[in-house]
Amino acid sequence: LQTANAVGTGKSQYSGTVALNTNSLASGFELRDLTRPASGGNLVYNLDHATSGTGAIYTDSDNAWGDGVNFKEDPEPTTSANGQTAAVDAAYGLQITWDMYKNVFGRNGIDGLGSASYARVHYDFAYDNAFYSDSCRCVTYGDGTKLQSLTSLDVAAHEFAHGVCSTTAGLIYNKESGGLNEANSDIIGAMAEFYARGANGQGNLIPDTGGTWTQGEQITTPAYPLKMRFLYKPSKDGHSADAWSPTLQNLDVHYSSGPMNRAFYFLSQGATTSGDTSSSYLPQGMKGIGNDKAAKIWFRALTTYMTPSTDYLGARIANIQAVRDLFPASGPEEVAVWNAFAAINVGN
Ligand code: ASN
Ligand code: ZN
Repeated sequence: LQTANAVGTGKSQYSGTVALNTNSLASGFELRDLTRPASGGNLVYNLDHATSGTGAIYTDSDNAWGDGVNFKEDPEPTTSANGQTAAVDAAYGLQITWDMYKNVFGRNGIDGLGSASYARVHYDFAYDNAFYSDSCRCVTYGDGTKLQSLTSLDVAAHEFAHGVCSTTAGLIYNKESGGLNEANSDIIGAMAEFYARGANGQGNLIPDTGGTWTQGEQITTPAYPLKMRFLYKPSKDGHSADAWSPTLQNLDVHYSSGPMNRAFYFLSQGATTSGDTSSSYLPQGMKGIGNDKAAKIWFRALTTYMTPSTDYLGARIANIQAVRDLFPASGPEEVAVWNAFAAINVGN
């Protein structure tokens, strides 16, 4: 192992041509980002359809990675441009999410200590999912079969955010706390798009351009066109709830996330902009405070005030405490937090 940062070029499937921090070896390069973690480097591994272990780290002779398309192969050669494409998206997703947490929220990596993470791509065959594992502090991506490769930026940030939740609030992955855990990941997934693709993309989330209020919109296929989640109107997925009710806790966590996703959308964008604003709970004309403020309130609520068993009522209290820490009491930001939760039938 040498430790010589180099900057390569990647042709990604979902984010165009990107700059990648890599490690210069005596001969060639490896997909190891030495610039972000405190030590060791963030790596991307090729599982080549295995379901355990780490497989092989990606290497390349000329530091030009991927070809921007990702047709499915068996085996998946570590050095082929086609097979590298998933690795480019995974490496880019790690870079962007790491940078957003650092530059927008002041958090150093998943555990806050800058400990290295890694990604694994080409997991299993025809695997239509991605997941985060605490045991390795790593994110793993399937190639998809109904879906395209799971390596889109919003999915990458979603999975990384599970790690941050796990090392902070630790929201238990069932009932209402599980829905809040999923909402945190969907919110961060959306924010990563705004961060990377908006006009600024550096130290804040201003302005609110470049991203989408859906999850997984880039990985759909003609045979499977439904986006995974709609933050602005969660019920559009056919399963998620738009508002809190006593039976919310009975839903799968990917559906009980709906009300929190929607509250965050209202907090940021208000109830008079795009999106379906029909809700019997919706205060008339509520104003949004924008992604940057909304996300900083949410991050502080999650990391400072939520606990493993926090439910929706607790999330409201946590967000009210957070907004009071960050902004003047009873200002427009606090009013927006109250309204956003009232709009999903939590408090008034
Ligand atoms: N991709 C899913 C998620 O992160 C995997 C799971 O169901 N845990 O939520
Ligand atoms: Zn998730």
